[in-house]
Amino acid sequence: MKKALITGITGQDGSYLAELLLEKGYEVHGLIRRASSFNTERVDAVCNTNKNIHLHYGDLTDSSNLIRLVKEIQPDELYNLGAMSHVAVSFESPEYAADVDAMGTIRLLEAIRINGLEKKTRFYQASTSELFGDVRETPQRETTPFYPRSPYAVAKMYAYWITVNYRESYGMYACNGILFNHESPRRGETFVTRKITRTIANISQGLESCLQLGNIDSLRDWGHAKDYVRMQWMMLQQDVADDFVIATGKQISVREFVRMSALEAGIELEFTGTGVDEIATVIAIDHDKAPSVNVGAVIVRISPKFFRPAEVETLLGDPSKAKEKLGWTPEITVEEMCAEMVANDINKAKQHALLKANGFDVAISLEN
Ligand code: NDP
Ligand code: GDR
Repeated sequence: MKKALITGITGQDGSYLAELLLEKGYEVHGLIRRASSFNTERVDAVCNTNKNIHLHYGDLTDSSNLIRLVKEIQPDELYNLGAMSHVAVSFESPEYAADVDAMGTIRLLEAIRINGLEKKTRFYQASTSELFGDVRETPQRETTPFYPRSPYAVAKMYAYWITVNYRESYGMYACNGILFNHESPRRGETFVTRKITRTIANISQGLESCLQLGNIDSLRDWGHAKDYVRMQWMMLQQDVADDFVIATGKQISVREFVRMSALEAGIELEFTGTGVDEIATVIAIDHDKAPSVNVGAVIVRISPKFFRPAEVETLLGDPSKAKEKLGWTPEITVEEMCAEMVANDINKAKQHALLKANGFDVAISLEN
């Protein structure tokens, strides 16, 4: 039975990857952080039903813990998905982002080396399209020069190169998946797609009145996390370690994703105005789907609070290498993914609305 260690197992990708590896017959080990409240919601279901998954306390900032875990587990595959992964937050906590995202990666690579596992443990590094930042070429491919635009991306650039360096220096099987944005119903609530689907769902059920966003001109190449974790596993099954761009090859704006999500929830929107004065007004409603919304209501506004000190305006990936060398193509379109996310959030919103209607106090966390 192959053993895999996943850092970031409690996150979006970690939870899907754990399920995939268990299906493939792996013994799965995951690193979890101690928190003051439960933080294993995304893996609880699989932990409750599968005896081949084991969670260990630890942290990417704690070398001795990582060395000990790698020694105890002796993993065949190590997926480094753990990160301070929020670009906007990395401007607030730049040093912490560097510690976890950059230094955390070298700590893991050293844990493999110190335990003499260079020839046994295959290493996957969660690299990112944010490395391309202020893009030098469109679409972006493996050979496109990097120009990171945030403390997060700069830290990830160190992680990218140290992974390449350990492959070249010590013959380790270590590779980078340069993944473009990927989402799902398990996406963290403060990333833009989930913030949109969740707030639109809440608005449709009368739980919130307005969605506040930053730069809605921003263009992204959005795929589904399930397609992307399949590729993470495939990358570690090759004869020779290599780096791959993983993307859909299509991009849409944040504004378009709002429009698409609202339509899924039975709300047709018209965008008017420019810059921070842009708004979206309801022009038609399917009352069966969105019982609490009225025509004429302004349900999207721009807030300067959500603009970043430096923005990545456009990202569009070219996944040709992954297609040619690994036979990988994404199976889920952005429209299908959006529909799945909205349906999931409407389901949750309906549960909240029902509780509220029956006199229970329901507090909804809002991004601030
Ligand atoms: P999430 O934010 O959903 O998950 C991040 C995970 O990292 C969580 O399990 C989190 O734990 C854990 N983590 C955070 N800090 C530490 C730490 N100090 N020590 C150990 N673990 C820590 O991210 P995703 O699942 O979306 O992304 C997975 C990886 O892929 C990340 O590295 C991200 O940067 C990268 N990536 C993501 C893309 C995307 O579009 N999703 C695209 C390209 C790259 P906790 O649950 O306790 O917070
Ligand atoms: P990103 O994802 O920064 O690309 O990083 P995010 O969803 O946070 O932002 C995408 C774009 O939307 C714009 N935006 C907003 N973003 C957020 N979060 N909240 C808002 O209110 C808002 N309004 C507009 C942003 O400015 C941006 O242009 C994600 C993370 O998963 C990284 O870890 C990963 O490396 C990259 O994707 C690829």
